[in-house]
Amino acid sequence: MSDARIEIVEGDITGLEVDAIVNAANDRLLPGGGVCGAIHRAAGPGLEEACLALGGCPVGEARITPGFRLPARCVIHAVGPVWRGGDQDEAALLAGAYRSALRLAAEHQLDSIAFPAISTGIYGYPLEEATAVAVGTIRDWIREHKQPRRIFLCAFDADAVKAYRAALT
Ligand code: AR6
Repeated sequence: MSDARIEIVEGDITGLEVDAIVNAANDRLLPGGGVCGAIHRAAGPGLEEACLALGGCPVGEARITPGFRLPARCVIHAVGPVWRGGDQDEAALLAGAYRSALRLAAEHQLDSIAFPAISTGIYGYPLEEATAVAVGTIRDWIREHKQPRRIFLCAFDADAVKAYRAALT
């Protein structure tokens, strides 16, 4: 049963002791607001330097760096789409961001990964639709891959917990 590998956790992703936390990044991989700002603050200046060296990341893809001062060993920077009403390929791009992050985790033999609700803050993606894409993409991945073995969905507030629970039913 694939959902046995998925768990909802509520709170700040920067405190999670997992192999990788995912950053909801922008395509230039610059420190921003939201979860991205929190991750950069907690990781320290080494993270920005590592991100700059990567030279950006297209929407729908992901890149990996060390975690620096974070409890997490790595940060996977996944770039979700800006919501533009839903007919601009947003769902495919969001699914691509999740798949790329999972692929990087598998390639680096990471056992555990935690995702924030990519694109649902500053980028405006409706929470219920985004969590449905996240859960669908993760379930598809789990069916065909052994790693990462444990996948955490990090909900920043009670609404996100509710949305993840609904998506998992
Ligand atoms: N831990 C877990 N989740 C969080 C945290 C946290 N510490 N802080 C916020 N969230 P957002 P986006 C949730 O805006 O929409 C940045 O400037 C938040 O409640 O962080 O993908 C980047 O650099 C929301 O559900 O990311 C980009 O420019 C979710 O994380 C842009 O924002 C994502 O919200 C990306 O926008």
